[in-house]
Amino acid sequence: MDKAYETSQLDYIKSIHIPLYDEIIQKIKSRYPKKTRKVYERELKSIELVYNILNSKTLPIIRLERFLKNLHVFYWSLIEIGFDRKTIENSIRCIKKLRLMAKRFWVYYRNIIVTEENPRIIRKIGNEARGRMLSQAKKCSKSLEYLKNLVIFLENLPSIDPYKKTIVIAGSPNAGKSTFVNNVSSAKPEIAAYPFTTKKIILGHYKEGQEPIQIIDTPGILDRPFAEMNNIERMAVLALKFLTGLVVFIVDPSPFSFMNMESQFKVIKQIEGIMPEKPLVVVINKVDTLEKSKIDQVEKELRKRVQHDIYRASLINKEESLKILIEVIKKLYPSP
Ligand SMILES: Nc1nc2c(ncn2[C@@H]2O[C@H](COP(=O)(O)OP(=O)(O)OP(=O)(O)O)[C@@H](O)[C@H]2O)c(=O)[nH]1
Ligand SMILES: [Mg+2]
Repeated sequence: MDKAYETSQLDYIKSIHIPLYDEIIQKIKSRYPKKTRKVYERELKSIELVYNILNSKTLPIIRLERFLKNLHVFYWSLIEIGFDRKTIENSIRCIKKLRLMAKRFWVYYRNIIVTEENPRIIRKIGNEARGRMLSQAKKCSKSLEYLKNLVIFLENLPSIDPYKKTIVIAGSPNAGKSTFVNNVSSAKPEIAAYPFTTKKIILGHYKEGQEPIQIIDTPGILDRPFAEMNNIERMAVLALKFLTGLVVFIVDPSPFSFMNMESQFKVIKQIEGIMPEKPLVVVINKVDTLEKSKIDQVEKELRKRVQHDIYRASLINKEESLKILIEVIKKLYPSP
């Protein structure tokens, strides 16, 4: 697959390294100037070193701040599942203050040292300068930890690009979501005959002309009544509404389905409620396992409840899956 299709706004985060306080201290220790005859040279060098390391090690936080400012609301809604926006802002503020103070201390103490002649006083001033810079840094150690965890969280998100065309696949456990995504896209999600196999969002791409379309498998996310979800799951569902595009809801009408038809209809209603502005299409899957009369009955019941387009398919069949996908894409993005 073409790697270019996998790049997203999130890729930038991989270039942002947030150090912990201890890492900064280690770096300073490893570069500390050797003892020289001239006390003043050594003291000047050492405070400059502390300043330089604090400055360069905290620079990624400035880049992170810029990155977060431009981050799409979809990512923000995921971030807010596990992180608090105010704490993020305060953490960044702490680092910015550290950068400012480190610079001030450096300039201030450097000026004193160059005008001082007494080696004992110079040593004392050097100690004071380093002490004040490092204690400022220490005040930010929790902030650095918080921001580092945020970056790790962002690095581990699937690289869904909210600016790209997106189709979200929903449906009850075992309905055939992964089978469909597997058949039509580059993602190779695990497919198994029992529910809750795949536990995280899985992203695939379908290449249509020049522009790839993102296809998202949502195991365990859009398959249950809202009331049964915990807070985290609810927020994850809400985040999905910020993705442009459409929802394909796969219905499992087979007698062994994980949810009865009534519950599946309810979940469709719930998705309509969460994302009222998103188009939705319904696919009655596994038609190979049922009599036509039974499928007709399911479709009739569905039509009573929903206004959406309804398709029938055996998504286990690759060609049928592709046919459905192409229909859906045409509906969502009609060619001019
Ligand atoms: N007979 C038949 N079986 C199907 C069809 N589509 C999927 N299946 C089977 O249904 C089972 C579940 O399919 P998955 O694609 O793993 O279902 P899922 O919705 O991803 O399930 P979870 O990830 O657990 O939510 C697998 O054994 C598939 O082979 C179909 O069209 N016909
Ligand atoms: Mg699955």
